[in-house]
Amino acid sequence: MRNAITGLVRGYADPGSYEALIRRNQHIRLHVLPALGTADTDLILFHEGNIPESHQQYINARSGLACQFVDVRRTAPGTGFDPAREVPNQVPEMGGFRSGYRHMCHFWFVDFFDYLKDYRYAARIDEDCAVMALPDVFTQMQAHGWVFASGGVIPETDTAIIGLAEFVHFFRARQRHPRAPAPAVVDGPMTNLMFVDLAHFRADANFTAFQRAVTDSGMVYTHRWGDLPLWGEYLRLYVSPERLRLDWTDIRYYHGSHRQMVNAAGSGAEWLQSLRNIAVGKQARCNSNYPGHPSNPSAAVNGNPSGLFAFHTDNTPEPTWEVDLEAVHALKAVRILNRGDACKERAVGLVVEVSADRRSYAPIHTQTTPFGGLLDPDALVLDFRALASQPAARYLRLRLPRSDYLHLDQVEIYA
Ligand SMILES: Nc1nc2c(ncn2[C@@H]2O[C@H](COP(=O)(O)OP(=O)(O)OP(=O)(O)O)[C@@H](O)[C@H]2O)c(=O)[nH]1
Ligand SMILES: [Mg+2]
Repeated sequence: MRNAITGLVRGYADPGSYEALIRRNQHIRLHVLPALGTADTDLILFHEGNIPESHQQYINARSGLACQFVDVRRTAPGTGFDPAREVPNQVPEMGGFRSGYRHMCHFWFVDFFDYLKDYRYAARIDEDCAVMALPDVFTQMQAHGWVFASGGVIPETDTAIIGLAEFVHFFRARQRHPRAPAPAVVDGPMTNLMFVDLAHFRADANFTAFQRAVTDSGMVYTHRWGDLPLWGEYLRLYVSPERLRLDWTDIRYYHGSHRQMVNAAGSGAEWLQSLRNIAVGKQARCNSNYPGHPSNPSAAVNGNPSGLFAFHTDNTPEPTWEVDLEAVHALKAVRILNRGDACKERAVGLVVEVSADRRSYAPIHTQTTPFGGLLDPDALVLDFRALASQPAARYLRLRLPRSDYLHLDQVEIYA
């Protein structure tokens, strides 16, 4: 039986919006296929019928992959994103989650099985997940009899599981299973990157009954139950721990919607970790702001790189970003993380300058080649440790000496 590497993805009017998906795919080519094997593996992208053929070709060409695109509405059995299942939200705090999000949650607990009837194992890799490293997951799942694997377990928020404990209680009562103790916290595997033994769960009639009960309850739609706590509860109640590998820390990736490195923190030069990033929490400013974009110059020194841009200037002559370190420091190193989703090349030509008084500036570096960001091995690292006289700075300014946009993710300054 074949295995599937899958994702459920959104369609966009503008092909430029597929950058996150393309990045996900490039990481699959580099880090997932070598680990999971290509011979018996299919690449499947589920969508809602809103990714036209031309966009599919564009995505595949840019990704260097041949993904099959499956329209969940028009492909048998057509159970995904079924508008007949939509019922109005009942939890005020959850009102911000669109019906598409709720369909997505239902899809990853129930519907995806319908489209993968002929497959043994499935990997789910979300559009916003870039895999950095992976073990040979399917081989090891088979060898150890693990039926579900993930990179970690996280708790679910209380407002997203209203009614779940009662649902579980009634399901068990109806199946004549003894009452189970409620967990101290409802948690679940990080399902944004998950590995499932489809054959195992298909053969588990209790699981199929549980899925049906979830669908019939409508609670994914009314109460925004996510696939994470549903998997968490089913695995806790019905799968023995030896058959699970939920804290597999060799599964390393970046999760975009949570701006989180999962099992992969600290990419970049190791020696930087022994130094202190003195820029964290300082005030920064730009000489312009791109209208209509959420952009905050100080977010580039919040110590929490996102993989995207923190600030974004307008297209002006000599755009700048500048941070005030509040006192003069001798700099040991500077690390600059480019935005990772698009337009990296705009940072070529970047001039790094220092000043003690915001009047006269001295350039300490001009960057002539492209550099990467959080997920790349080639962020811009300036190492001043070996210099006899290290640059002294109260202000550190980044400037493009031309008309352009300036947008970066994070600036780390070590002293
Ligand atoms: N086709 C389609 N896919 C969606 C939709 N909403 C989310 N997805 C997909 O489902 C994945 C998960 O959605 P995210 O928005 O990242 O949500 P999450 O990480 O599960 O949850 P949060 O904890 O709320 O961030 C995304 O990467 C998309 O690929 C939708 O409305 N339509
Ligand atoms: Mg996500």
